[in-house]
This record gives sequence, structure tokens and C-alpha cells, in this order.
Amino acid sequence: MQIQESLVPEAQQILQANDRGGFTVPTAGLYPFQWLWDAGFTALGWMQFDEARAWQELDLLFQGQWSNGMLPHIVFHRPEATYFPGPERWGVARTPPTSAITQPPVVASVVRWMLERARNPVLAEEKIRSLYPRILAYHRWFKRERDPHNTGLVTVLHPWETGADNSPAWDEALGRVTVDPDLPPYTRRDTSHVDPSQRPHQSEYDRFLTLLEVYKRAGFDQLRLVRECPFRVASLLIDCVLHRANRDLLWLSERFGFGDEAEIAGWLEASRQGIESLWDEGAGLYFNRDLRTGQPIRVGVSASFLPLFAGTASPERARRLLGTLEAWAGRVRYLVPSTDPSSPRFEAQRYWRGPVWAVVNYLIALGFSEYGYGEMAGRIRQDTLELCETAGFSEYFHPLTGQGLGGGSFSWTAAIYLAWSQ
Ligand code: 9YW
Repeated sequence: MQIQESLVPEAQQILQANDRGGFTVPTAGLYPFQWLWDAGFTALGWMQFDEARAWQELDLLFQGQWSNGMLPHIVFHRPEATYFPGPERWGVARTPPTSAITQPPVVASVVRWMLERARNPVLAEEKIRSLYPRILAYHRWFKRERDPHNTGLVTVLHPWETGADNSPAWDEALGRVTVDPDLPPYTRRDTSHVDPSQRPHQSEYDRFLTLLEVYKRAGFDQLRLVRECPFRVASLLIDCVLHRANRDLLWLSERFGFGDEAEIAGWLEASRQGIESLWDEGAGLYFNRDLRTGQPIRVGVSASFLPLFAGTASPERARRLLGTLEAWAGRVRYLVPSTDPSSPRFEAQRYWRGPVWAVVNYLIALGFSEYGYGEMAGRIRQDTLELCETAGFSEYFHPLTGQGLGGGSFSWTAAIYLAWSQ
């Protein structure tokens, strides 16, 4: 089916309406700042109709980069009262203020895609020459401070870092975090914007906030937190996106002669082995891992297909993943549900426990396509476009009914629509 061209202007208008003068909020009210991986996808969306604005999105994102290279998951460019926890609660003393954790590092891949789509290659090269060293510093931070023993898997310290914060994959690991008895009181803002049945439970929020206090007490010392943080997992979303990002960084290094290929190739070899160690032969899927217990987290999630996007899976494992997703497809109308629909933990409308996300679909479809499974990739793309066309540019979608859920007029959903409409 041909996409309805009429929605392209609407998708563009969403980005324009969410533009706050160089950075794009994911959606007004619920998420009023700049988020890391949202900014990456949103830049790709801007690239379809305003290239200068697209590059500016990344420039502003890197205004939040820490001197140690870390790129934080939120940049608080200006005060806003509609979101919690804001800069006061994070307590990070820098300008602009930021959070103290990261998110799936899509930027290097987005930069490559932007270059490949650029109609103004001179501007693209100028921007890449300035962005590249900052992205390299970010990836070096991951290696140095989140994988100090070169296991090939990054230690993730918060469900928010994984991008899929309420996933059932984190239930046990988060459940082991003891809620701080002295947790300073707080008022949630998310449930005043969105129906609470589509958002995390209070007990989870208490633990999310407890972890912030842990970081502050540790002075944000990453090497210490990697050893001592009560929540420590290996996340497929982070590891696969980082692996792909390093492949794309290596490509950029070669193309522009930056000379970092050997260092990046070393990281890639380690992370390929790390990701492949997450394969479960019986389940025909990759599982996240709890790094406190060393045990696999045996719940299928949409990220379980991302080794295809990373490119680490063997052809045989890719074929098994196809079979697994075909089985999931028999239980839902729209791909890809964020949790295995046959799992008792599947909840069709609760945050990351069942609904479909356009951005994750984009990554999974690219993976299937690159392994030669064009039909599955096409199905995922088609489902995503249809969801936008029938339910609008929602934050996420009900995998059985197609209902739009969460925030509305959502930037990254509009951006994926634009990217896929080319
Ligand atoms: C939060 C902005 C972010 C996304 C995350 C998503 C959610 C919750 O919203 O995070 O409060 O930060 O889980 O992936 O980047 O869209």
C-alpha cells in the first residue's frame, strides 16, 4: 500500500510545533525537555524537510555532554514545571543542567543515515567533522566507565537508560532495589498527562527515584556505581544500538580519514561476543541479563530481535528470530509488541509491557531487511504506517486494537513516519 501523502505535512507540523528553538520536545507537557534517543530519531525526521534544523538538533543535544564524554538522557535546556524529576532533583551542577544517566546511543547511526540522505553534503561534512570527536568521546566513555573489564556488555544502571523503562524484563532486578526509607517526597507529573493505566506503577517510580539518590551519594562516580549500584543489567537495547553505532562510527572514521578504526574494531569484536552470549537456543531469542545475579532475564521483549540491527547474529540465528516473530504475529494484529504476547507479563496497553513503538520497529525492520527478510521488514513498516494513519502520531500503540496510547503529537513517531515515507 502506498502511504497517504497527506500525513507527511501533518508529521512535519508536529516537529515544528514541538520545536523549542533548536531542540524538539518529545511531546508538549509530558516530556518538555530534550531526550537523547528521541533527539536522534527526530533529527532524522527533520532531515526530510529541513537539513539545517536536523543538524541543529544534534548540536543542541551535545550541549549536554559531560566533560568525561557521557551524553545524558535528558538535557534541561530551560526550566519547565510539567515533568518530574527535573534538574533540581537530579542535582547535576552544569549548564545546561542534565540528568546523570544515558540512553540508547543512536547518534552515530543517525549521523550516518543523515549523511546518506543529505541533499547538502557540504553542510553534512562540516557538521560531521564537528560532531565526530564528541561522539567518539561518548563511545569511549561507555567502554572506559561502563565496561571497565572488557566483557563486551555495558553495565546499565537505571531502567530509564534502557529506553524501555517499564519493561517486564526489569521487574526482578528493580524489585531487588530497596526503596530508600528517607526518599525525599515527590509528586509525579506523568499521571496528570496520561491515563495511569498506561504508565508505570508507584512502587516502580519509588525505585526509579531511589536510584537517583544512590548516584548522588556516589558523586556520580561510574566505576563505583558499576560495582555497587543495586540495579545493574545488560540491556539489548543499549548493547545492540551501541554495537551498530560503533560500526557506523568506524565507517565515518574510514570515510573522513579520522584514523580511529583499530580502536573501534577492538570494541566491536568484544561487543559481538557479548551480544551473542545473550542468545537462548531453546527460546529462539536473545535475552537481557541481570548483572547482579549473572542470570538471563527470560522474558521476550522487542529488543530481543535487535542483534539483527546490530548485525551480530548468524544467519541461522536470524532465521530462528524470524520464526519467533512469526509466532508473535499470530497473537497480535500489529507488530512489534514490546513484550512477547504469550508471556503472562504481557499487558497490551501498559508502558513497554505490550504496546508497539514506531522507533523500535524502525530498528527491527532494518535488521530483518539487512538479513534478507524483506517481507517481514515490509510488514513491520506497513503496520507502523497504518497505526499512524489510523490512530495518529501517538507515543505508542495497542498491538491488538491499534488504539493510540500515551502522549499525543509525538515527535519520534512523526519522525519515523517521515523517514519511512521517503
Ligand atoms: C521518562 C521520551 C522518553 C523516551 C523513553 C521513554 C520515556 C520516560 O519517554 O521515558 O520519564 O524519561 O521510555 O524511551 O526517550 O520520549
